[in-house]
Amino acid sequence: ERGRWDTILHAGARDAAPETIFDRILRKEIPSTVVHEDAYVLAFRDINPVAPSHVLIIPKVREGLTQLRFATADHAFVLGKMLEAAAKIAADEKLEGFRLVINDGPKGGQEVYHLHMHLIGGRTMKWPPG
Ligand code: D5M
Repeated sequence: ERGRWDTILHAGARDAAPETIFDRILRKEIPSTVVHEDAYVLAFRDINPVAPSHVLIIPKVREGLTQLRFATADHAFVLGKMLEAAAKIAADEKLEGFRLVINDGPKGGQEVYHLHMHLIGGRTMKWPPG
């Protein structure tokens, strides 16, 4: 299935990885429920929510950020915009508490190789995560 192929084929590929389903979401070729959009990031509801509120926040331009491990100082601004968007969305969703997760690589549970941050809330979180 698609997610598993992405994991096997594209992990560790900084620039060579082909575009993902998130590029199609960015181009509005496939529908998503957008909760926030600005010049730098798009945020939309996860298709497979693990909590009452589960939003994905992605940079509009991947530019090497298939995975967080490739982040450099050049990416600092857009990474900051992702966190800023998370804070705004958490307030919009009236979350009493929330968690931000970035999965990196197959062992980190990453399936889509376009950097994304999960914003999860609406229930009490447990620690340690699975
Ligand atoms: O998370 C990838 C996440 O992407 C996973 O939680 C499902 C979500 N996903 C996949 N396709 C879609 C579409 N079309 N809409 C919304 N959400 C989607 P990862 O951290 O890579 O495991």
